[in-house]
Amino acid sequence: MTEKIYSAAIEAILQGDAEKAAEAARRGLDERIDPLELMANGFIAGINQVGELFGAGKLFIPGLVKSAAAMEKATAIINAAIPQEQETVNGRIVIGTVEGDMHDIGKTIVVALLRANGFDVLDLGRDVAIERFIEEAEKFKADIIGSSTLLTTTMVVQKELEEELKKSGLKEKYKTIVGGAPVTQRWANRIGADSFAQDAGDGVKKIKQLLMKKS
Ligand code: B12
Repeated sequence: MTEKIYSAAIEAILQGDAEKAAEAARRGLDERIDPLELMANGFIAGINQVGELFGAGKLFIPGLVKSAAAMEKATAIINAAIPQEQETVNGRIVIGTVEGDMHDIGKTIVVALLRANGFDVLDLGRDVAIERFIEEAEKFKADIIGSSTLLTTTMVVQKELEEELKKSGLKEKYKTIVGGAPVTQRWANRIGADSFAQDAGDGVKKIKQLLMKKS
C-alpha cells in the first residue's frame, strides 16, 4: 500500500496534477505514513524527476510550473500534518530564499519542521535581499540566519550575506546555515557559513548543534 501511494505521489507530480497530488498526500497521511517519509519517497522523488526531465530538455516551463503547483499543494497538506513538539525550545531563526531566486518549496519544508520542533521561526519568503535578512534578524532578535538557494547563479548571494555580516560587525552575533539543492558543505566552508544541511531533518539537527555552540 505504502509503495502504491509513493507511486501515486510521483505520478501526480510528473503529470502536474494538483488534485491527484493532494489526494495522494491525504491517502498517505490516512495510512499513517510518516509525513517526512511520504515527502521524501513520494513527492520529492517526483519533483526530482521533473527537474531531470526539465534539465534534459524533455519538459518545458509550462510543465515545470504545473508540477511545481502540484508540489506546493501536497507540501502544504503534509507540512500541516508534521507532529508538533509541545515544548518550545530556545532558538530563534530567520530564514528565506535569497534575492533573485523564487524556489521556496524546500525552504518551506525546513520552516515547517523547525516549527514542529518548537523553534521560533520567521519565514521571510523568497527573493529576499541581503539587507532584509539582516534587518529582520536584528528586529526578531534571531540566533540564526538560514538562507536557501536552488539556482547556481544565486549561490553567490549566500557569500555576499556572509561578507555583509562581517562588514557590519554582526558575524559573531548570528550563526548562519545554508541550504538548497546546489549547496554543499564545501560551499559553506568556502564562504564561511557556520553550517550546511542537505535536507529538513538534517537542518533541525545542525541548528540544534549551532545553538549549543552559541550558548
Ligand atoms: C519546482 C522547481 C521550480 C518552480 C519553483 C516553485 C517554488 N515555489 O519553489 C518554478 C516553476 C517557479 C521554477 C522556476 C525556475 N527554475 Co526551477 N526547479 C524546480 C525543481 C524541479 C524542484 C525544486 C524543488 O522544489 N525541490 C524539492 C525540494 C524539497 O528540495 P530542495 O529545494 O532542494 O530543498 C531541500 C534541501 O535542499 C534543503 N534546503 C533547502 N533550502 C534550505 C535552507 C536551509 C537554511 C536549510 C538548512 C536547508 C535547506 O531542505 C529541503 C527539504 O529537504 C528544480 C530541480 C531540482 N531537483 O532541484 C528546478 C531547478 C532548480 N530550476 C531550474 C531553473 C533553471 C529554473 C528557472 C530559471 C527556469 C526558467 N527558465 O524560468 C526558473 C527560475 C526562477 C527564479 N528566478 O527563481 C534549474 C536550476 C539550474 C541551475 N543550475 O541553477 C533546476 C535545477 C532544474 C534543472 N534541472 O535545470 N522552478
